[in-house]
Amino acid sequence: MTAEMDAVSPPSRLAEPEEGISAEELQLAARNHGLPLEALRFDVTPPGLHYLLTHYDIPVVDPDEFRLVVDGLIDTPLSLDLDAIRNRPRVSTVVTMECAGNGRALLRPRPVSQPWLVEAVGTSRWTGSPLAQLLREAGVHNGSVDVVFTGADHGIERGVEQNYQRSLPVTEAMREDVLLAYEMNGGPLPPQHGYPLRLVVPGWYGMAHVKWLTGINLVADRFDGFQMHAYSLRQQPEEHGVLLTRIEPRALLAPPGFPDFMSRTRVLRSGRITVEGRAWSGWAPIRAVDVSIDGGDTWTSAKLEPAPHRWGWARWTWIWEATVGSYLLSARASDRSGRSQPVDQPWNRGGFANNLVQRVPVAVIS
Ligand SMILES: Nc1nc2c(c(=O)[nH]1)N[C@H]1C(S)=C(S)[C@@H](COP(=O)(O)O)O[C@H]1N2
Ligand SMILES: [Mo]
Repeated sequence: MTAEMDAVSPPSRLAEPEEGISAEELQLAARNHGLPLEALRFDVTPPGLHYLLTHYDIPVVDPDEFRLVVDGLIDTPLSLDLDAIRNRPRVSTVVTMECAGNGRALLRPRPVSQPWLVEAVGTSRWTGSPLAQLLREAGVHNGSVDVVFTGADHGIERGVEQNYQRSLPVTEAMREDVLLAYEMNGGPLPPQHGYPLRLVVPGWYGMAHVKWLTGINLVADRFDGFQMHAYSLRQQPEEHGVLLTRIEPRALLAPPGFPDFMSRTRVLRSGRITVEGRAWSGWAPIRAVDVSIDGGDTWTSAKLEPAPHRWGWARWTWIWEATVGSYLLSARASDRSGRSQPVDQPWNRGGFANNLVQRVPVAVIS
């Protein structure tokens, strides 16, 4: 790390109380787009509507040159081309993925980084080969602690030059549903979602699902790379913090009625309306969704449909006899692990896992 690099990318900071979103944050937001919330109406997010988060540049990977290198504490180190991976056992899984930074831009004070509101989520059908089978065949040594996954993308972050790298504990990497995915919704992975190969870790926040995967390395110690520290819950920058893993429960509304162009405030006509949305959690299946029209003072149960897939979101609906007036609509998810969404803002220095209940202003007109 050099002094010049520090100048290029200083540590992330907190915005001043009245400070708006900067051109730098807009630059990130334009590259890393969210799910248009009306797409919460689909079971599986159509191609191009899934949120996107790429720290550096989208690398162009030549499929003929591509190799996945598996090495470290393993009996048989491997170098696999795409055909070798595609010829292995093939599995499809529907997974709701959410960025750990979702909700960040709503925090006060606001950590300055990718400024997500609530839209960093999507659900895809991922097809690929189970990682566990590959690792078992290659013979993981006793004493392996972490599996380190390396992406082909390269950049500098807060002064540290790196390829994107994340690890999983061996026990987590050996889960049967962790995939080396080469298809998304039945087509080849799009470049922006990791072509030609990415990791999919159902239930975990997005940062674990390493895109443009080229390396898998088994190591004897807890991996201590930059992106492990970066994705931690801490109150102060110097704290060690708690590593982010699974997705906290959240419910979102598919925006009811129609929007005002500039403010995107929802407008709808009075009468009987079906309010609908989705709910998910990476810890356990969703148990209940409650709805409020008064900003969270009073709650009533929504009708929860069974999630069609273990790791995909569940649809919920609620019939509203809407009368003329102004309302704040909210939905609140609880899962079977006992986790639920806070009604008061949680806060941490990086702006992670902010699953504060959504509040959607709605104007009902006659
Ligand atoms: N190689 C690599 N993998 C990556 C990232 C990245 O920047 N580089 N971003 C991570 C983060 S923070 C998220 S939220 C998800 C986003 O996946 P998506 O862009 O396919 O929605 O990818 C993860 N995998
Ligand atoms: Mo993310």
